[in-house]
Amino acid sequence: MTSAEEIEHFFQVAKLLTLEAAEVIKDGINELKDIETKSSDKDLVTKYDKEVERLLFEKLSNEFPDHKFIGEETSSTNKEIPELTDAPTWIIDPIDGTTNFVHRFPQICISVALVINKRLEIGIIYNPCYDEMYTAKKGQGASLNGKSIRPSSTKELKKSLVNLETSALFTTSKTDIGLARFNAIIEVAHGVRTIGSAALALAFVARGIIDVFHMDGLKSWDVAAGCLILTEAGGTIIDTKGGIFNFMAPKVIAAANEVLAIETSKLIIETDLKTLRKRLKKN
Ligand code: 2AM
Ligand code: CA
Repeated sequence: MTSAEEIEHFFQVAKLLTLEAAEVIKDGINELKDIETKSSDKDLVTKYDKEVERLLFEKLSNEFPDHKFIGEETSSTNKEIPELTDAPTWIIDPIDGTTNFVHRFPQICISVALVINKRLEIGIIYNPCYDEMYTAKKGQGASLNGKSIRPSSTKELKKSLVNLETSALFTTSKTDIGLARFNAIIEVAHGVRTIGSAALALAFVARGIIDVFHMDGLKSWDVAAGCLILTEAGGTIIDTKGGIFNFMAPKVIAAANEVLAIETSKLIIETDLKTLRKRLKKN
């Protein structure tokens, strides 16, 4: 069993190191960047992503030599995601919103989560552009720059502001499914936004400025910290098809509450059925 004091120590160290690593992003944001691509032409990485991850891995493992790590850039370089065990494991996205970072669009964050016994214990999301730090510890609520946050009280999709993302749409064979979901949600909701960072989208639901966030095809580092911050703030996160959310294989519906999450999931299931029927008719 890890004691509350130990968790608090892990949290304080991780918070300081996140702020230190954020200096790399601040130094880099206005520079012209050499861009490499990963899984597709739209999946970008820069030397800054790699440097932030290296710095966090190195300094956290100096502090906590028996802890394990799962990070976006290391996994991408090794072409393998480490298996999650019961050992304390830091799940890190060094820059979530890399495309934003490349374009100097200021929705960028470092996302750091600590998982122990496969349970999320700590979530930290920091946007250096606005100096906004979202934090959560299991069972202790969530805050933004030290002030407690709550999701909105919106209970209907027709009164919601929804965040949807486009990055996965054109890199899979599911473009028709994704676009139909976009259309269906645009038709119903007050409005749709695409901020370019899954971690920040989860934090925005947690703080009540977005009511619903949906995206499939994500990875653990995109969602681990945000998942804890959202649930600790009082929000809901479910699998897109309505089941229990798995942060190691994330298909996300994050919402201010369960009612809104279920309404969104039902709409997506109905929409997918219509899309699949259309596919069958074509063939
Ligand atoms: P990233 O910025 O770390 O790449 C953008 O729509 C959101 O989706 C970001 O959180 C982005 O993370 C994430 N994402 C996950 N898979 C992606 C992919 N294959 N291409 C681009 N963005 C991806
Ligand atoms: Ca990411």
